[in-house]
Amino acid sequence: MSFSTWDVDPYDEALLAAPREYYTELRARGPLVWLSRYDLWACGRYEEVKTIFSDWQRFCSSRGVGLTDFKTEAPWRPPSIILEADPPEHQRTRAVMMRTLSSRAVDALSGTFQAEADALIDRLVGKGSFDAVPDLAQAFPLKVFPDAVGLASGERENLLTYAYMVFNALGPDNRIRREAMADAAHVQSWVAERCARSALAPGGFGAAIYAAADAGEISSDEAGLLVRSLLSAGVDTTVAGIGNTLLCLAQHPDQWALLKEDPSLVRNTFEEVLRFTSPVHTFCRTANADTEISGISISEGDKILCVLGAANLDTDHWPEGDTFDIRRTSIGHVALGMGIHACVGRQVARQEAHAILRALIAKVDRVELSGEPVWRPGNSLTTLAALPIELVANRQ
Ligand code: OVV
Repeated sequence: MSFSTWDVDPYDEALLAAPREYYTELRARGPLVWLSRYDLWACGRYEEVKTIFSDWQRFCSSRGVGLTDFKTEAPWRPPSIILEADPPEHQRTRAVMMRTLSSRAVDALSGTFQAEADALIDRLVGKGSFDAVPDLAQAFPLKVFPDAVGLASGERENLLTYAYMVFNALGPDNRIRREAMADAAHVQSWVAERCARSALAPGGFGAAIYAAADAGEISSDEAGLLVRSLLSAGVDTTVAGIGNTLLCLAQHPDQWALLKEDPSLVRNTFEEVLRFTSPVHTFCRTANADTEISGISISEGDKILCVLGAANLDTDHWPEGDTFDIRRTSIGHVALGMGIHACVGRQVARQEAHAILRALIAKVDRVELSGEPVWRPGNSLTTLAALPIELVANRQ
């Protein structure tokens, strides 16, 4: 079957800051589109993204989930033993992370997360305009997540720098990636030190992972790499999710009013933010053998850019998909992936966002933009650089 060839650059900075037209055209051009600039396939339709993510045998992760093919090119760091792995190796490490980040483990943190969220919103409400990216979207995850892992306080901004490297390294060698990599050596060694058993407080996620090493499930080197996965994937993603949540509420006062009136919509609100904004906008898979998708032949070694941001707005799947509607059923969105690699930390991410939303409902009358939001173009993340807002206090 024939397919469309397109010379668009999906990593162009202007496109990344406003990707919706690109998403629409990508879906319109077909189930798979050949991107001639990078010699790879792109997939923007919901059905095919789901098919690819659900089939790890044909579309593997062990050759990297960015543009680099680990079979033919050297990865920039030792590969992740959970993200960049296939079964059977993947099963052992995934099992340890699933247990560490289970609903039960994460539920135990809800009181702490809520107290931190309440205290933070108390400090921000009624203070006039502030930048919600550093003061809220970054401040909250940088406090509660490393605390939950068991990291010492101090220099935690390094976690943002590291995540910025990890997520932008998945893209091409563009300005964004080069800038992200500028301080690589220093931040990498800082992170490596934090992954050591001795650096992790008892009772945290880090200690739980090392307990699995003591039980013989994984080696202690593997435990260190799984802690590295927590630090790679656990901070910038939730910064993006919380920032995008605040922007959605500020831009849709009618939806904020609905939520304020009915706090049982908290869960649905965050799922709709995930669908509507896709904090992780793309991940790749690699074809493990010659195969086909929807009648289009693809070759062994081909990379497929799965555009989660486009799939989550696919109007063939989502009625009025371009509308932010916290009462819709957003179940089935692919913002947290799908299949065996679906986000293992999703309960933590949800717990963080829910805590912020509950604190806002309790204390804030209105969430108002006080300036222009600015996007931070990223090779994998849809995240804000600046979000000037005001939280107007409840009338007493
Ligand atoms: C960028 C990213 C996402 C998910 C997991 C990891 C990294 C990891 O390092 O395991």
